[in-house]
Amino acid sequence: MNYSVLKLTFLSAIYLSLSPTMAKANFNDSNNTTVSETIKLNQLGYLVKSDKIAIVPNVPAKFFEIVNVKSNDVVYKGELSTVKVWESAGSDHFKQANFTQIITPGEYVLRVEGVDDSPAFSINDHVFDALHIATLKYYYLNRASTKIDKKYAGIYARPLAHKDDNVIFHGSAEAQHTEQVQYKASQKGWYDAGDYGKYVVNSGITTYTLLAAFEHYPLVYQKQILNIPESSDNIPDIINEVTWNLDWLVTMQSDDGGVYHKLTTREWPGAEMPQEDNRARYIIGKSTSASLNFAATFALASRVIAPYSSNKAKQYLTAAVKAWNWSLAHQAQYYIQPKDVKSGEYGDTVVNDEFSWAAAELFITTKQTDYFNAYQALDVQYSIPSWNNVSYLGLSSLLFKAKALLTEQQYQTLKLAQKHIADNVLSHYRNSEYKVAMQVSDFIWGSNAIALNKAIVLLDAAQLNNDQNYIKAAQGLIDYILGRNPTGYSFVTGFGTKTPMQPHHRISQSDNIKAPLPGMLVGGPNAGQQDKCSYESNEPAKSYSDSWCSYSTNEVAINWNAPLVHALGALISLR
Ligand code: G3I
Ligand code: 9MR
Repeated sequence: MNYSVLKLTFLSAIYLSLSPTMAKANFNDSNNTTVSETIKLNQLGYLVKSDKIAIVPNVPAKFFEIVNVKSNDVVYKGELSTVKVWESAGSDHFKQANFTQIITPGEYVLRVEGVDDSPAFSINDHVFDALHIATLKYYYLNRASTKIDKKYAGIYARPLAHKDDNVIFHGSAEAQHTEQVQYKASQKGWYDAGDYGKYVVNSGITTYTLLAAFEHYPLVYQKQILNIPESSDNIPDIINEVTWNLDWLVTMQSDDGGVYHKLTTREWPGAEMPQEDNRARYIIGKSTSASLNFAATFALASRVIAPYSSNKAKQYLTAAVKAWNWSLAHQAQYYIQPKDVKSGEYGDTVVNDEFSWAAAELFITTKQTDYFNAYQALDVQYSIPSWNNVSYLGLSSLLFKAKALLTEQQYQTLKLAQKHIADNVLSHYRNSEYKVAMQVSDFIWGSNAIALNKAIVLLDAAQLNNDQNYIKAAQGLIDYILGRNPTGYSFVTGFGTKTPMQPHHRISQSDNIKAPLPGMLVGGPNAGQQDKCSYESNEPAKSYSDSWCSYSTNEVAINWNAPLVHALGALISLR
């Protein structure tokens, strides 16, 4: 600690219960004026052992207090940091309050003279449990081709929609198909985001991120009950939920092994409920990137499902190998958006990373060295995972699942590569005045998922190198997502004291229920502001608008929720 903490010995957290008559230092009862800015902290709270940092507006006060909500006792007094600025947030001046030393579970507020008390927050080892379940339940609530039952969804129940039992082949899908005559059933899957499309590329990283959470932290998921229709079977619910999507993905493979790019309407659906969207749905395009995402995903799914169903494991692996072989024969069949189609593109003309990811997963599952040779020959650069940059996914799988298949030197080389990216993120954390490993260039469309994928990289490194410092930096990113950020929002619907109420999510917008579906992470601040909505600030970390209008900052998406699920699963497992 680089500044001294004034720990009131007899008021310290450890002796919390000793003095019911302790002085109540409620500065806000005095006539002091308060600034309109607020204290920013993790609105859900902190794990007992984690670092605990809050950001306080630049008021003259030099000290802060932590007050126990129940007793109203001051349990801790600390010194605020010097005044700081964070380049991503422009000229905002602030101070840090560090109360890591409080390790007594309870509910608290942070109090500083001249500013409103923080919202109440908890310190305990279960602060993320309900959130973790809700972020997974989001997938059930956004299932296509099924009735969403009241038993599982309460007020968010809705009728069957998008049966997708007779989807039309768009001319772009296969030369021999014409729209008029060719239909296909392509049921199930999840809605991609605020729209009702289903996109193979984005499904790939999403499915991976959820299954990898299970592979890396099985104990967290073995017994977890999501209250979904399959909950009573003997398969962990995270796998049950992912199976809903795998069932759809399987239908996207054509007989030759190639995989269609997406299933959407030609125009965006209106702001209407799924059951009101009766537009024709099309299977559009066939691409190398979709095929490789498919190959990687099914190679991984094959080994995860193996203990529960050997038939499925075989079926998945066969499908993965077919998609891989098709991709080898069609190495540059990039998706080109047809002129008459306006749905999401997920276009990608750099597919070396997809090749490497698929090769890695196929190697781990089949143990055939040809795949690892192919992986090494690609010699990819690693970076923070995103839907269009997946090289890290294969690296992580190899490190966690292939140690026994590699020579010591091969393993150490991969481990060093992982450490290199993680150390880079760690340096962002250490150099950030906000104690958040986000840089100006990270504030693009879906920045919240960049934050969470960075957290995954850090949490991987924490385990691989047995080093707690990475966990601290990952915790900083979780704090950021849950409220310790310049917007003051906890970016997950329904979780926190100030949360998105108008996400660009068609169901939430049109279901006549005030609160949006819970457990959804919005895209977050995006300096590009491509939606051209009105924003209160142009600073990168403040380019966020909680409005339906703002699809480039306030939409939700399956590939954004998944790293939140995964990072929370990791923190819960490592707590
Ligand atoms: O990669 C460049 C980066 O180098 C550059 O510095 C930065 C500057 O703006 O842009 C980066 O590219 C951005 C790209 O996402 C990165 O992934 C583009 O500007 C940005 O327009 C693009 O946004 C994508 C968006 O669709 C529009 O195509 C998002 O990634 C993608 O998540 C989003 O996905 C949509 C689906 O199409 C439809 N369903 C909803 C879903 C979520 O909004
Ligand atoms: O609603 C669409 C959202 O789901 C997509 O992610 C986004 C991607 O560009 O586009 C949204 O649709 C908007 C369209 O692009 C432009 N006109 C306004 C639409 C939203 O109301």
